[in-house]
Amino acid sequence: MDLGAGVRKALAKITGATLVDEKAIQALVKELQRVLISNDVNVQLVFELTKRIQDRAFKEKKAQSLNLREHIVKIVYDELVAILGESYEPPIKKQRIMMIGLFGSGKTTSIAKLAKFYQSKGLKVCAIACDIHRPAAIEQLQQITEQVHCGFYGEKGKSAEEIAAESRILEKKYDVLILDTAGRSAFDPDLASELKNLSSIFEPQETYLVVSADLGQVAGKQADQFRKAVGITGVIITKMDGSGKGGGALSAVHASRAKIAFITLGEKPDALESFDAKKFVSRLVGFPDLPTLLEKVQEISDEEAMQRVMEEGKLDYGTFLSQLRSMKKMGPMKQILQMLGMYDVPEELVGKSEQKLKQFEAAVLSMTPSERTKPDLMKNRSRQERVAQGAGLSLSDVRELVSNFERMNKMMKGLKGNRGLSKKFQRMLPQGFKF
Ligand SMILES: Nc1nc2c(ncn2[C@@H]2O[C@H](COP(=O)(O)OP(=O)(O)O)[C@@H](O)[C@H]2O)c(=O)[nH]1
Ligand SMILES: [Mg+2]
Repeated sequence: MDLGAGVRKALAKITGATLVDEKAIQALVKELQRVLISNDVNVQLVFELTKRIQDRAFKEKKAQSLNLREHIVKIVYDELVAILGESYEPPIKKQRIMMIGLFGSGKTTSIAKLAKFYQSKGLKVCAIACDIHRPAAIEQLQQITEQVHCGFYGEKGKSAEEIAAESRILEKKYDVLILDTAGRSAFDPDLASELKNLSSIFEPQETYLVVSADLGQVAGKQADQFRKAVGITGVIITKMDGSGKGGGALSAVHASRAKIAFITLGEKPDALESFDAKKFVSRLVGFPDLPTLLEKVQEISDEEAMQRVMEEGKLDYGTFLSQLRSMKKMGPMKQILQMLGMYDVPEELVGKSEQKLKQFEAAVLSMTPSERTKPDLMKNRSRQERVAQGAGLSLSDVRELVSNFERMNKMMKGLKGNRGLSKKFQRMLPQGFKF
């Protein structure tokens, strides 16, 4: 399972849970551990992350605008962002860039991507071929530069040092020079000294280490080696599209204290983006930003809760709340129900204002777990009084909630027994709802 699907599945342990309690958090944390470890995220990192989630889930004061579910989703989001890194703003200016990395990591193809990126910012780019060990490498770079229409400089028969030195004159004509270098099958002192030498000739402002996402945790070790031996200003993690270990590579590089500059997500020249952990995690969990995420989280849990109610024909206060929210989203529920011949749906339920929903929510959140799952308990007056006090509501508000609940519950039971009506109703519900 890829990281995104795994994280979404883990989050469902909270969004789909009737009760957000210690047990639900435990389930979330377990699933998250499983998916992160299978994405090759370092075990110790995973344990630290999940411990922080557990600690924060109940101890940290939640923002007023968030309910407990959202609070926890936000914590997971925050903690994932924290282990994956920060955001990188590539300098958009005249500069020399040197690409380093092992064989097949994606140096040459990343040059085309960077060229396209800087050209789109209005800068003129020239690629310089200093990978002279493999005869085909110069040609490969030349072909790629033709595709993206940027400049190219390189000459067979010359040494890498010569080419690097000569290339400096191209600064008169181009804004961004990107130097391709030779790799090795593994890091060794010989490679380090060759790169240091080239670096002292070319004097790059940016030295990007290119590593492949399929290295997983090993990417961190590589970043560390190159950082210490040659010096790097950032890391480009390639092949994020094809690897189940992208999370491992990102977190390990971040933990090695190197900066993640870009990621690449495909072979085409436009499959490059500057790294932004927040954006990355948002996309991972399937939503473009946190507010939408939280909204979406609510919807999913409401739908799932509603579906359970439909299947079981039985409400409790947890599902009741989800149901109210779902109904609101389905639009003019009253009309739908009236078309079905159901005129006796409590008016105040159907047209519930946001305010009323908030009150109901506060009341339900003030109930004990057993009150939520055994709604009969809430017919007891002293319980109603306690809940009213806990939620900052009047007794009559709570009594209204209880009576609406009882009517709704009856209606659900009626629907369950009436197959014709159920079918009709089913057709009008959004996809995924079942009776
Ligand atoms: N799917 C995918 N393939 C990539 C990506 N980046 C590079 N590659 C492929 O990885 C292989 C090695 O890339 P290359 O740039 O030649 O590596 P170099 O030896 O470091 O110069 C090539 O087949 C590329 O097409 C990526 O982001 N996604
Ligand atoms: Mg190459």
